[in-house]
Amino acid sequence: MEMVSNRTNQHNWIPVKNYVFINQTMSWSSAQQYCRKNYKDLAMIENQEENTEAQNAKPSNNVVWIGLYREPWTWSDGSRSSFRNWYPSGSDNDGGNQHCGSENSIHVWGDEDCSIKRVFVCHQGEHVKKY
Ligand SMILES: [Ca+2]
Repeated sequence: MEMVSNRTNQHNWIPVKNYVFINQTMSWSSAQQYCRKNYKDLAMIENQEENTEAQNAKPSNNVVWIGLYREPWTWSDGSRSSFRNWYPSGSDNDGGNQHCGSENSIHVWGDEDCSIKRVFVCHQGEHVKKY
């Protein structure tokens, strides 16, 4: 594996975050705190390669918090990177209190009340992946 510091897109290598599924239910903000203490942050998913790896880290029957919140939709570290994987009605803000992002059992995203307790996915570090 190449060192991350040597990554270069001209060889079609991209950095991809490492994702870790946490099988404890917490509110979105508690999950964020847990990830920041024990890993790096609540899962940020910023391209299709990372989307695939985050999906693979998540047991398919779980709905998990990811590190996306509104408004406008922003990643946990303040990034506004534009990759999205919403369910067709995913960011509907149904009831007006759905300000946190989750990934569901069919691996697409929705917005939900941040106080709901869910299992979640953190990320830490990154590796490079050829595409
Ligand atoms: Ca919703």
